[in-house]
Amino acid sequence: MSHDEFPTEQPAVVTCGLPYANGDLHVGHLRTYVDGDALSRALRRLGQQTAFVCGSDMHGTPVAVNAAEAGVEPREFAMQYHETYAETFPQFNVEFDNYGHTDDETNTELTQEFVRSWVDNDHVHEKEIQVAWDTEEDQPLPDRFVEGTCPYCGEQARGDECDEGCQRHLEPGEIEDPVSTITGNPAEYRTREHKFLRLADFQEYLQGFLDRVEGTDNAQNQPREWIEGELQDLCITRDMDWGIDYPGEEGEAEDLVLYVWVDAPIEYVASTKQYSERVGTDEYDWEQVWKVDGEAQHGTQWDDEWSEDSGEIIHVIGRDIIQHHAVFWPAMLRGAGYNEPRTILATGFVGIDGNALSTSRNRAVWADEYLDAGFHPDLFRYYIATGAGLETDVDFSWDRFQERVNGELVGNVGNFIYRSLLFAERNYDGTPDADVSEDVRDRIDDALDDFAAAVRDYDVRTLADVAIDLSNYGNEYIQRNEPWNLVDDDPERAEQVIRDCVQLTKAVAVVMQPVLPGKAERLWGQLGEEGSVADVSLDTALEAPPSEFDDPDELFEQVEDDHIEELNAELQARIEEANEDDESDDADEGDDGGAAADLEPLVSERIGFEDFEGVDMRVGEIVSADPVDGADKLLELHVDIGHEVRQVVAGLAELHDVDDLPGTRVILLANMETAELFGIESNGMVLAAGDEADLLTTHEDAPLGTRVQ
Ligand code: B3M
Ligand code: ZN
Repeated sequence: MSHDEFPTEQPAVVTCGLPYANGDLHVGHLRTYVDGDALSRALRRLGQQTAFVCGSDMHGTPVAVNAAEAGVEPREFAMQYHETYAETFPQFNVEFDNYGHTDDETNTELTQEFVRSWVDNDHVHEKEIQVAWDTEEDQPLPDRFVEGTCPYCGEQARGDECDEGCQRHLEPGEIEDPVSTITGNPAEYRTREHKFLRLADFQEYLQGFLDRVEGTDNAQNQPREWIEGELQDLCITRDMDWGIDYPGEEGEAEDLVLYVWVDAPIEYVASTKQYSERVGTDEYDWEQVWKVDGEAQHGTQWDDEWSEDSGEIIHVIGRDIIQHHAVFWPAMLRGAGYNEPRTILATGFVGIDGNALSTSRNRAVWADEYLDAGFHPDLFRYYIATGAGLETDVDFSWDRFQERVNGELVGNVGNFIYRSLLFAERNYDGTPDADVSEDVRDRIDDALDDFAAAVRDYDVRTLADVAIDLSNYGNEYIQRNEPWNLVDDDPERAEQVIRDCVQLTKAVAVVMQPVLPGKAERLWGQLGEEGSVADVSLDTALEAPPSEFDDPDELFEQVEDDHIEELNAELQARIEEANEDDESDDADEGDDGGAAADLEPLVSERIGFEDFEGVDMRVGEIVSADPVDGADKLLELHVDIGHEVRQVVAGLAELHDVDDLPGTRVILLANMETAELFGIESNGMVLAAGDEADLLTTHEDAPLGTRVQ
C-alpha cells in the first residue's frame, strides 16, 4: 500500500463483503455491491489497475441454521444460493472479476496456511472456555444457535454479534441469559477447549493502522473505542462439523472447525488469487497486492509498518461489520505477514419506505422483484449509489425511485442527450465539422477533475453527480443558444453549438459509466464509437466523436404512475403485515429468524389431564367495560358466559381502547378464585397473551359458554 494518489504504480483490489449463502438477495445487500462495482469501474477509468472480487460466504451458523430449517445439508443449501448470487449480480451490472466461495479449495488451503502461520508466529494459544449448551439436544450452541442479552448494551443479541444493539462482536460465553434457538430452552454453559488468536499482540500495530487507514469516518473512528484497553483474544474455533478444519497436529482440535469469520475474509485473498491464476500473473499478480513486497513476511523481521511496494486493498462493507474488518482482519493479515488494507468503506443500511428492512418479516424489496418489474438495472444503481453519502442510510421507496429517475435521468440526462444527438443526426448526419469551443472544453475539463477528485475521495455519489451536472450544463447551453433558430440564419454558429453538445454528450457517457454502465455503453453505440466505453481513459471525453452516427433513441424511459402505484400497493400491504407482526410479536425474532430469547422459558414440569380438566375456561363476550375509580390500569368488565354474566376486574385499561371492548369475544377462566380489587369483586379472569394483553378469542362461532378443551 502506498497512499499515493490514485492511480498508483501498484495494482489495486476492490472487495465487497461476502454475502452469506443463506437466503434471497434484497436491495439492502445490493447497495454494497453497487458501490463497490462503481468504485472499481471509476478507478479503472483513472488508469488504476484494479481487480474487483468477492465470493459467497458458505460456512458458519448463518448457513447451518437456515439449512437445518430447510432440512438440507449446509453444503448443498449454500451451493444453491451461491449459484443464484453468481447469476444475480451481473443482472445488476455488478461484474466481479472473480466470484468464488469460501468452501472451495483455494480458500480452504489459504485459510489453513494463514492459521499455520499464526501458530508458527506464536499468536495462537489454547484455553478452556464456557460454551453455551442445549441440554435437551445435548449439543453445543455456537453463534446463531444461541441468543440472549448483550453484556455491553443490554439489547437482544445473537451468540456472536449484537446485531440489534451496539453491533459489537461477542465472544463465546459472553452473551447473558442464553437461550437455545433450537429448542427455545435456556442454555447451560459448559467447559470446552478452544483455539484463540491473541489480538493483544497487535494492539500497538492496530492503533497505527487506524491512523493510516482511509475510507469512511465510521470505519476509522468506531474501532478506536473497541481497541481501548487490552484486546480480548479472538476465539478462532467452533464446535461444529460445517466449516474448514482447524489445521492441527494429529489428535489436536480434531472435532473443531474454524470460526466463519476466519475463513470469510481470507476469501478476499483466495478470490484475487483465482483471478490471477485465470488471467496470468503477468496481467495481474495477486501476491503483489496481498503480500508485502510480493512475499509473506514473518516474525520480527517485519518491522516496517507497511511497504510502499504492495498493492492497494480496498474493502467495501456494510457498517455492521466494521469491527471484523478494521480490527480482526488487519491483525489476521499482519499475523500471517500479509499486506494491510488501504481503505475501508462502510456503507449505511437501506430502509424500506421509512421502515427498517427485515428479511424474516418480508419487509424488503427483493432483487428478483426489482428485475421482474422490468426496470433497467442502472436505474436502481443510480438511485442507491446517489441517495446519500456512503456512510449514511438510504431509504428505498418506489415513489422516490420514480421521482428521481423521471426527474434526473429522463428529464435531465436523457433529455439533453436525445435533443443533441437527434439534432446532430438530422442536420449533419453526426458530429458537425467544427472545433469544440473553449468554454465547453474547460467545462468538460473541470468535470474530469471533479471525477478524479471524487474517486480519490471514494465518493460514489459525487461521481454520479459529475455526469448529472455536466448534462445540466448541456441542457442550459442548448436552451440558451437555441441552435434550432440558428440553422438558417447563422449556420456556422449552429454547427458550433451542436458540436459542443455532442462533445458534452460523449463526456457524459465517459463520466457516467461507473454508476450507469449499461446505459453508458448504449450511448457509446449511439455516438457511433467503436469498442467499449469501459475501456477508455478519462481524457477520451475530450476526443472528437465520430463524424457519423445513426438516429438516436431515448436512453431512459419514463417510469409510469400506474406501474409505481401497483408496486407501491404490493409493498405497502407487505409492510403493514410485517409491522403488525412486529407489534403482536413481543419476542422479536431478530432479522434472520431463530427462536426468540425474550420468551419465557417453557415449564418443564408436566401436568396430567385431570389437572387440565380442573381448569374451567369458557367462551365469553364482553358486554360492558368501565374504568375503575382510582386505578389507571384496571377496567370493570361484564362478560356473558352463556350461563350468566360475570363481573371481572382486568388490567386492560392502558392496553385497549375501552370503547372497543364491548362485543369482543374472549376466553374466561371461570373457576378462578374470586378476589376483590378496589372494592369491586372480580369473579373470573380474561385470558390474554404477553405484555400488550393480546386477548384470546375463538375464530368460528362457538356459542357463549362453550368450554375450552
Ligand atoms: N458474510 C455477511 C455480513 O455479516 C458476512 C460478511 C463476510 S465479509 C468477509 O454482512
Ligand atoms: Zn450490544
